[in-house]
Amino acid sequence: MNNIEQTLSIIKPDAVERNLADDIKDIFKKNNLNIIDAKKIHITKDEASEFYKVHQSKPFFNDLCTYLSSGPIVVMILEGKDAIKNYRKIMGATDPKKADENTIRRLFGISIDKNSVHGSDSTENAKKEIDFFFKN
Ligand code: IDP
Ligand code: MG
Repeated sequence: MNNIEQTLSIIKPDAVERNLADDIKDIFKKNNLNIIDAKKIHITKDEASEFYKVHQSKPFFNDLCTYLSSGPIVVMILEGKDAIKNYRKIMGATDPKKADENTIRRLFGISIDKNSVHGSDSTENAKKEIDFFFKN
């Protein structure tokens, strides 16, 4: 079956700052993830806290929100067959040191917090996250 899905990608401040956005977009294209909308934005810490609210009880929550709002990010809607699972696979594990070879986080991530990219983890969260950034 042709399960065409949409998922949300964020290129995080560490990767935007190192000019990696084009390299990362090339990886999306090679893996049949079409970029159907994209924008470069700089969010506030309050917006980051809203976006990451599922993690509000975690010890790293405050640092995470400070970090995501520390510089420009590129947010994108990716579309393709099994896009949510496909993108999670090419993104790699949360900790770049544990990510498989040739995944985005293994190639570009600096540390577990500066891990270069975000990707939605489920159909429900993909919809919520796309709406968060792209619904007026
Ligand atoms: P994911 O991005 O692979 O889905 P999540 O568990 O949803 O990982 O965590 C969201 C983000 O929070 C991660 O991408 C990472 O930047 C940060 N994070 C997760 N675990 C830790 C940690 O143990 N220390 C510091 N930052 C973390
Ligand atoms: Mg997550």
